[in-house]
Amino acid sequence: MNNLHLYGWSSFSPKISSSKNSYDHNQIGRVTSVKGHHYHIITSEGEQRAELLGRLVVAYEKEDQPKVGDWVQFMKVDESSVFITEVLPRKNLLFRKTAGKEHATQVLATNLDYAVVVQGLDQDFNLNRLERYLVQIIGCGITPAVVLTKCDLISDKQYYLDEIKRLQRGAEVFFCSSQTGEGILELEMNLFKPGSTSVLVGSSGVGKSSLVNALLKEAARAIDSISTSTNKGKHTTTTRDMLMLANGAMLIDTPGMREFGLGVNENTDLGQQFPVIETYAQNCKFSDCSHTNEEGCAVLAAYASGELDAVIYDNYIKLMKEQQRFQTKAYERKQEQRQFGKMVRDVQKIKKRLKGK
Ligand SMILES: Nc1nc2c(ncn2[C@@H]2O[C@H](COP(=O)(O)OP(=O)(O)O)[C@@H](O)[C@H]2O)c(=O)[nH]1
Ligand SMILES: [Mg+2]
Ligand SMILES: [Zn+2]
Repeated sequence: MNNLHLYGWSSFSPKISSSKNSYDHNQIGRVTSVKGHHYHIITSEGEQRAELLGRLVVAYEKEDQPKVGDWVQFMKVDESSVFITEVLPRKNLLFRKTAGKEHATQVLATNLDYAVVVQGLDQDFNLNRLERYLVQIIGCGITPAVVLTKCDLISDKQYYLDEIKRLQRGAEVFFCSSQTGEGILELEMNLFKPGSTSVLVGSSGVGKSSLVNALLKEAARAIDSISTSTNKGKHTTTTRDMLMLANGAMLIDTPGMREFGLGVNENTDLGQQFPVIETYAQNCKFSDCSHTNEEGCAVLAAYASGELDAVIYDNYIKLMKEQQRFQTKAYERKQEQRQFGKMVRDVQKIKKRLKGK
């Protein structure tokens, strides 16, 4: 049994076996941290520092360059020069729209079993924000889960369960406290299972890092300790983004995000991300109903009668508009990149000039 299996290779490799004959296990690693052009990968021989092969820096779009969670093929020139030569096809990836005016996306992590939305039960609990995360995670084709931290600060858990139920997203909900230790073991048993990979997302201050530390139980970071034992004591203090828990689950911490922007792929059917709305929409009079002002809109009728929870409808409208804006902007950006837009404008100018004559 080779080390790679510990890092989730066995649940990953069957997915790619059809895409390429076979990979040499001695040259396969998994990215545990990315700092600029410097990578850390865990391999069957322990942890390695690595760089991206020069030509790939140019050849790969930013999104396609190695990210935390990626399986990569590498080439070892000598102890100190290891080059990533290829990023293996991804099982999935979680991305968000970056803050700011630029309509760009950022890949947060790849090859995930769960994306875990973390909210703190102090000031942070917010149903709309939770929905926003869930929509994006589900849109990325990843199974979501919800972890409510700082449960030492509240007494009525049922209230939060009822609130989250209103979203009808079916995501599992866990309570925990990094301070008292409540719920930590349950997370290890029921969510962070051996060989699985999860990413933690949530605003900064919700308690993600404290949770990771509680899960690590003061033990040295597992990945570091494994690399220490195989790298002849070359201990590194740099923090990694992907860690292994004592039970063998991989956990990816993300830095706090002020904003978790929604961005969907161009071809995504937006309606699919709101299955509850979709069931009503089937009975709308118009097939292209926007569910905002049309006559014979079954969604609006359900909303008016109270059958459709206002929380779902309001979020739907809000997120829909945001996604449409993003898609339009992303589309425009692409067009501009291809200079297509410029060409169209040039043609229009010429037409106008000809008309004017
Ligand atoms: N009461 C309480 N406070 C917590 C808990 N977990 C974290 N905190 C506090 O919340 C703050 C932010 O925690 P941190 O883990 O850095 O959040 P992150 O930004 O999501 O990584 C810190 O001051 C922690 O002490 C908890 O379970 N209970
Ligand atoms: Mg943190
Ligand atoms: Zn409608």
